Amino acid sequence: MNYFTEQGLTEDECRQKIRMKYGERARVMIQKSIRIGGVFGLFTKEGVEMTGIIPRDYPSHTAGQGASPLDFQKEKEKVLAVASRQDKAASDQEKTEVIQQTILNEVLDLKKKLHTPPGEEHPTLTRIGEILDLNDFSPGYSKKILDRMKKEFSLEVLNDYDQVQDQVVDWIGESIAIFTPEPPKKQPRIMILVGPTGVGKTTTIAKLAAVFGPGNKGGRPLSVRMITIDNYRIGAKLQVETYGDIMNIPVSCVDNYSDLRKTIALYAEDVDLILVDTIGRNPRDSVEIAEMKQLLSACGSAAEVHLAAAATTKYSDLREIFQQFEPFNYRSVIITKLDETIRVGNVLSALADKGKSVSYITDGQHVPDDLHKAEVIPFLINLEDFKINRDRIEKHFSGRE
Ligand SMILES: Nc1nc2c(ncn2[C@@H]2O[C@H](COP(=O)(O)OP(=O)(O)OP(=O)(O)O)[C@@H](O)[C@H]2O)c(=O)[nH]1
Ligand SMILES: [Mg+2]
Repeated sequence: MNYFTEQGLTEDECRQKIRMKYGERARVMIQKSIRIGGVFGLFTKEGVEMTGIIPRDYPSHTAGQGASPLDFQKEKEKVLAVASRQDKAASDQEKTEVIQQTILNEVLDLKKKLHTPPGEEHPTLTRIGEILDLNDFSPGYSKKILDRMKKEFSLEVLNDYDQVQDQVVDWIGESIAIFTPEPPKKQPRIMILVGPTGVGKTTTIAKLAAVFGPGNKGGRPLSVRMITIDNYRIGAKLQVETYGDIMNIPVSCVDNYSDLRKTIALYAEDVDLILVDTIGRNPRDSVEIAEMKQLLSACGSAAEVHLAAAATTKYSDLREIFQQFEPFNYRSVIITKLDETIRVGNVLSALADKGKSVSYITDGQHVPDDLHKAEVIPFLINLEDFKINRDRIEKHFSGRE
């Protein structure tokens, strides 16, 4: 980049001189009125002085190409240095301000052009896109993150990879909604687990019973009863009863919704928490789900329905499950089998897409140890290939668990 300063009696004369000497690419950045000619300061004439640049690698038709952020910074400093020299020389305060504004506009213009080089993606965008893919985030979720990066980050910020990735981790964390139960309007609190076959509903019911009952660490152990309406399949009843025996928690098995209603009414006075286990359903089978909904209405409108879904389920299936179980009006999702995958982008994308909160996660077959209240931080810590600064995210997300 070269600089020039030229003088002329008129603006036109000065511009013509510049064009002749430096060609069309010369760009005037500063213009000021001066007195020129004369002898010993006498007989001077009103004239114009123009200062500008002759770009070498920044012609207007290839804006941004080949200009590194370092060049940009250097050029900005040079322009400002020229400006400050000109400012000192200027006697008129108003003119100085106009000149400063002109330079500022030029710098902003230059910055804008450098910001989005045509046909090229900034390496930070590419890298973050790859990491989101690696973590199994859906294409839609990744696109939202990348679009937001493009919109909110300047070139200087994009050059600072660590800062960008910290911000992206925060955005991911902020997209996770954690379920907070409302205090039950009616005693007892009734929690119902619905979900596809084999995701771990019965095991989770047993874990919840143990955690709220004898194992309640946070406070007084609640009086808990488990009810299963999975009375049809061989082994299903035995499975719940075995858990009940081991944990010394009573179990009722019912065949239909009218029995379920009666059973709840029977124990409502005596227990704090009723946990209802249901039969696993194929989410594609809408008839069966309609029947289930009828069955569940027996629990009353105050009952809390949680949808259990396995972390190993692929994103598109999770979306379909979230959709198909919608008639249950479930309040939140329990993510099971987190121990069987190291990637959670599929789960976080589906939750965010459907605006669902997560209440618990399970990460193993052990009852009750492998059940945890959902928290934002463990999801973030387990993200692959993001450098996680634990102290920072703990500060950012404390109180959101
Ligand atoms: N690895 C792992 N296995 C789990 C977890 N939760 C449950 N399981 C296992 O998954 C299998 C199915 O669990 P169930 O609790 O019977 O699942 P379900 O949803 O009640 O199944 P259906 O009633 O048949 O629909 C069992 O072998 C459980 O031990 C978990 O968090 N991690
Ligand atoms: Mg079951």
